[in-house]
Amino acid sequence: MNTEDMLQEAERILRLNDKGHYTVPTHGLYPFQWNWDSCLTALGQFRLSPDRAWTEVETLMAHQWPDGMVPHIVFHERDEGYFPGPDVWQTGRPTPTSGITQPPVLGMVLEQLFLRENPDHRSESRCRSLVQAAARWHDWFYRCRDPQGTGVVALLHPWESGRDNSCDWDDALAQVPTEGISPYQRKDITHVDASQRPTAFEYDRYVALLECFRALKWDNTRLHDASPFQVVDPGFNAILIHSELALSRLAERLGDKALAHRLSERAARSIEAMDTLWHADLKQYACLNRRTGQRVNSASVGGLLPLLVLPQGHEHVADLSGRLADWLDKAPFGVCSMDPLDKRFDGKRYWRGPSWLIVNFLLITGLRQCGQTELAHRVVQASLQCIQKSGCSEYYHPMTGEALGGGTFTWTAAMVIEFLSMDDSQALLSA
Ligand code: 2M8
Repeated sequence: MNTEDMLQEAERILRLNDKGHYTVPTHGLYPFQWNWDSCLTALGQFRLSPDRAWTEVETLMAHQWPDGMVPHIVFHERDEGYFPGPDVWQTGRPTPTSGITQPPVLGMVLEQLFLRENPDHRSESRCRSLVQAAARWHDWFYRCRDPQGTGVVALLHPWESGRDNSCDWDDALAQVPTEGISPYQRKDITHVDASQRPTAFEYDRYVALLECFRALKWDNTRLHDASPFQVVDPGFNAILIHSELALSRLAERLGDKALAHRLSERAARSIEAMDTLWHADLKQYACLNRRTGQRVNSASVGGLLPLLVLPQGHEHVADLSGRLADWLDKAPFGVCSMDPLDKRFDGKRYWRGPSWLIVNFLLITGLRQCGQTELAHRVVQASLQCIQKSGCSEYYHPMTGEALGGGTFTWTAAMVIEFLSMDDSQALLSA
């Protein structure tokens, strides 16, 4: 596939999965709107139609909860092909949604959409109301997921991380009681081979957490303290801070100085708090189990994502870049989701080894910001090699580039468009 073919294929997939005002990640396996999928998809959509890109995020934000939370799934249509559907969540929203959230990439995406528009025809009022809504979501995070005011927020469900079955959650998930959960039938393994998906042990606990929160009527003033799973993830917090800073810059440009100031102050405090997640032995960031107070000994890609918020020359940039380069030496098809030397690494199983283009994109963004441009180029190239070899799949075996998970995948296609629009992608491909 040459770059022109890749671009055409990516655009075909965005159209194929477009439902008019939102996009499904892929038909069959994920037949609804997902939160961070939609936001990242908007970046690729912008190149086809700026108006369509704004609509994608507006549709998501139209389903924000009154308390500020933005759900991880919006169930626009009925579809029996996915578990757990709206009848399991029972969140009572006018359009059914799930009751948990996902990584807040919205802020960083809004800034990009805004900056990419022709300055003479900017959608200022659309952007302004989205910035206000996104700030309310961030306020919700710090109010409901950091009630003690530590500066970092906790995840209450692995699905909130977006990296569902990452090894990072293993210990905390094993502590989640499963007695009395309702019988259920998974649908994901009717679409994708079970060896590429989470295990039954993990699904039981995903369902147990859902049922625990449902019993609390999705009351976010109670969920945090009641949850048997509370993990502080450096990757998730880095995304939140990165978006917070983007929102602050946007608010400044749009004339809301008070909001800009409030967000940048909070971000500065959170960067300091995130730094307590540095794991000196692993030479990267790592999770904290807030329930037990213990550090999690797990070197996943989440611990490299703080590159998104570290300034050039920060003492940890060299360590993080070194690890990333080392992983790429061992697995050249994108950045592994788990340290390839860890005994739990599994190159086929979802978030326990495979590479994901959206994570590569976040790392590239961070690397460029930290001045690591050569390494960023390497990640662009590694990502496009997956596409050349296997097309736009959900994820890839990082050692072989084999396509894994769902096919004709929306956010992967959107990232192809992003990568191909980066200055030197052409030269890199032919190198
Ligand atoms: C995957 O997660 C969903 C649950 O949210 C699932 O497996 O059913 C994850 O890869 C998540 O990050 C992603 O947003 C979602 C849709 O692509 O699929």
